[in-house]
Parts: sequence; C-alpha cells; structure tokens
Amino acid sequence: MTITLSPEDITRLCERVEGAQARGHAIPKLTGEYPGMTIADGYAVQSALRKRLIAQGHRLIGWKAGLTSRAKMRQMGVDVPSIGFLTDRMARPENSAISLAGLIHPRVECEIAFVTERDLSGPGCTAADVLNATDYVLPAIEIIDSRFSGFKFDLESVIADNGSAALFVGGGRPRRVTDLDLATLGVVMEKNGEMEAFAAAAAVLGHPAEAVAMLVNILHGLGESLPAGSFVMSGGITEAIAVAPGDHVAARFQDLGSVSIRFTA
Ligand code: 0L1
Ligand code: MG
Repeated sequence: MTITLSPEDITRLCERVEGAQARGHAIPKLTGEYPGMTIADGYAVQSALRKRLIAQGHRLIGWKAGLTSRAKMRQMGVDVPSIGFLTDRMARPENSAISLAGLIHPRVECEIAFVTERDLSGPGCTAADVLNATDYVLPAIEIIDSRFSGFKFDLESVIADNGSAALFVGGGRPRRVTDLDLATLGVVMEKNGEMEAFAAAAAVLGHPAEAVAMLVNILHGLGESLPAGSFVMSGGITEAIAVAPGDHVAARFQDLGSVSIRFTA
C-alpha cells in the first residue's frame, strides 16, 4: 500500500471529512480533487481522523468491517472490503429512539458483532484465530451515513470517511460462538413491519469471522492490532436499507434475538 498524499494534504482531507461528519453536510468525493488517491491514502486520512477524535476525548471501543457481503459490494460497485473505527460516541441503546439529526444519507445494516477476550494481531490472522479470541457475539444494527454529495463515492473516499461509520446499536442475546453455527445463521430485516431483506451470515465473506480476520490483517498494515475487549462489527449481511424519521427497524437474528430501534428527526 503506497501513501501518495503529503502530510499537509492528509491533514486537509482529515479536516474536511471531520467537518462533514460533525456538521452533517455533504462534500464531494475526495478523488475529485485527488484522482491519484490510493486506498493507503484513504487509510492515512482515516487514521489521522481517529487520532484527532481520540485527542478530543472520544474513546476507541472497536472497529467495523464494511463492504463485506456480495450484496453490499454490488450495491456500492466495489470489490474489496474496508475497515473503520468505532468510538463510544457512536453507540446508541437498543429499543431506543435515535435522532437522525446531522445525518446526510442514513441507512441501516444488520450485522454480527464480536466482543474479543484476547488480543489479535496480523499478519496471517485467520477465522479460527478470531473464534478462539472471541468472548461472545451479539446482533447489531449499524447506521451508516456516507458524507459524499449525491451519494457518489469510491472506495478511497469511503475509507477516508471512516467507512461511512455514524452510529450503531448492539443488543439481542449475546452468545458464545461455540454454541452457534455462525455461517448458517439467518437474519430478517424489517422496516415498519414489512420485511425488507433477509440472508444468512455466510453472505459476509463466507463466515463473519473471516471478516474480522480480514480486519485484523488490514490493521496490521496500519501498524495497529486489536486489543482484548474490542467490539467489532463484521459487516452488513444484507444490502443497506434507507431510513427516515418515523421509521421503525427490527433486525431478527436466528439464535441471537432481535434488535429494534426507531428513528426521530
Ligand atoms: O459498513 C459498510 O458496509 C460500509 C459501507 C460504506 C459505503 C456506504 O456508505 O454504503
Ligand atoms: Mg456496516
């Protein structure tokens, strides 16, 4: 992975993304101005954003894998997964009313979240390593929000925008991985009482633990590892569903219970 942006450009783009996230205003995709931007550049901007938010008092609580299902890659026109970071300020309680104020293109994804009890590091991290290091899994809904105008972006820009991370909700019934067949686990996504999408968790790279292993190996490339106690979202199992104030969303997971939320303005 080659970083082509200068430190000044990385800071500039980091400030641009931070402003868009904080104020909820759309910006043009970053590759419009920097057509030669690489995936490594995207991660350099994302890392600068993470360090800046931590310096402001946000607490890093984990990571998210994104673009991990074929449905999602097809929907977004990309063919490589991505990762982003999660902070305490993005967490929302289940069964709560979540304000969409300040979000630009809010959409929801149903995901399996892993909570680790041992450190994980790359390179060469495998799904078996992930399962051995997992304390429990739980169902989650991610609320993503791309900050790019007209919803037009590419992988480099999405990575710089922290993989569209905005909010997330964990809940349902936490379970040990040894008690589940995670690949065949089914999920049904409902909006306002109507079924919108359904799939099995194998839609995420064949097994959600594969997505977490991929995330750990990407972290290694960034000079980072995954400490014990991390909360990791393994990626949307179905395509993302657009939401608006007044909508109610329920993600019903086989063996893991449901996560429900409703949205307000
Ligand atoms: O969580 C994800 O799958 C990341 C999605 C990034 C692109 C988008 O905003 O849909
Ligand atoms: Mg996601």
